Amino acid sequence: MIWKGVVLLALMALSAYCSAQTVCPANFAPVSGYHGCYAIVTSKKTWADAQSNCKTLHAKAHLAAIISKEEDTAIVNHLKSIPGVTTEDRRYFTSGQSATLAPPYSWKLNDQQSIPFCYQGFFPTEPNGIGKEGCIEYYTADNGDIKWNDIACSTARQSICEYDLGI
Ligand SMILES: [Ca+2]
Ligand SMILES: [Ca+2]
Repeated sequence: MIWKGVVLLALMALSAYCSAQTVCPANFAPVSGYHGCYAIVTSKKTWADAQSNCKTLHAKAHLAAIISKEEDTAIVNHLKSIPGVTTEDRRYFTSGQSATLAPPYSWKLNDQQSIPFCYQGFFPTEPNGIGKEGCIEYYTADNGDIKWNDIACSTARQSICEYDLGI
């Protein structure tokens, strides 16, 4: 009986340990402050190629879908912490897209699934490319602020892939 107790205690400890951490698959890493798994892709690709690339990292991955201020803040803080990146290069595609090149945008998880923008983290002057800028990137201003900008989907950008935790 005592062994059963020890095993139970061990399982409880393991469960507490695991629930306190986000366990991410290969190629993906957690960020501080949010339960997500992300991969920063530094090679520059068009939005469509960046989305395809995320699927090659993991079948359940897509360009990042920023569904809350908490997620936005955690990713921005993570991007700011990456050393050796110039302001001009600190621009990353997310999964935000609009087929009509105008609001409303949605987070494209794959060809069939998307979720609407609820929280929005645009710069105050964005989106400004109605009719020509249909994809959403993280943009870094000269003062270091990082917020969203609409940009042409054919532009080559770094990107952020997100592993879909299904929560
Ligand atoms: Ca997300
Ligand atoms: Ca814009």
